[in-house]
Amino acid sequence: MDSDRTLIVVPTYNERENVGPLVAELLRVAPEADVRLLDDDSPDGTAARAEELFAAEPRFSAHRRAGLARGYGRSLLDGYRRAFEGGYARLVQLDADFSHDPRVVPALVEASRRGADVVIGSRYCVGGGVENWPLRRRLLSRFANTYVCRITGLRVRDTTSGFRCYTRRALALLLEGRTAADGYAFLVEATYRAHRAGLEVAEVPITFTDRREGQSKMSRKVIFESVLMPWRLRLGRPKADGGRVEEGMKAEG
Ligand SMILES: Nc1nc2c(ncn2[C@@H]2O[C@H](COP(=O)(O)OP(=O)(O)OP(=O)(O)O)[C@@H](O)[C@H]2O)c(=O)[nH]1
Ligand SMILES: [Mg+2]
Repeated sequence: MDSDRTLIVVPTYNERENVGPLVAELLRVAPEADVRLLDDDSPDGTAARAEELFAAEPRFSAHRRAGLARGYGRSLLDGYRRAFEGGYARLVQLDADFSHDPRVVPALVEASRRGADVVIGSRYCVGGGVENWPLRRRLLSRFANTYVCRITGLRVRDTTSGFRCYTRRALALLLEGRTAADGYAFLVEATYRAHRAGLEVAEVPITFTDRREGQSKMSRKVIFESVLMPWRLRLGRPKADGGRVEEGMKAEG
């Protein structure tokens, strides 16, 4: 594949206040990349807002997932398919709420160019960190990562970070077979599958900050799924009904 193009995808659900500044910043920091929202038909009109703001920008597009079951992981899989079929060399994914600093995108792309098929923007490697997160979230995130590593044997320090870069090779792997989980478990499962397939996983330090605007979609279901996933991976039994998980990150909870 001779293309060196990057597709940046942003899963969104009710991120109306964030999409304008975020997309503008992404277009600025990554002048060679295209930017695509993966929007689950947000009731607050996130996609419409972005389309209105960036109507004249050929590098911007929004995928409106109307009528489909909502989910963070499912939306991302649609983005992976688009990147793969569109001939992109790699894909970057990040959250819409500015927890993931768009200015780090070039560093992830650089690490990917140097040969890592999976590059994770990591809070827990040297130089990484977390800012203004309540103690409860910090502890939960730390615990989740230790838990995942203990059970799966993965050496990656931040398996639940949604700030990542995947090469085409990694996308092909993630698109084949079934990815059952959504939410954080989707990220853990993707990391695990890539590692098991022998792909190089690298971590680049990031400073994660609490969301800027809007509401959290963290739910009890997402946490519960994350508790089970490492055991499923360890026991080699990813959930069989891949396409049929109920909704992923639900509002409230
Ligand atoms: N397409 C889509 N995106 C989602 C869905 N749920 C969450 N997102 C997006 O995924 C990203 C991560 O979700 P967040 O709500 O920030 O989850 P979090 O970071 O664990 O929690 P907070 O930052 O505390 O809100 C954000 O860009 C959300 O808008 C969903 O069901 N579908
Ligand atoms: Mg967030």
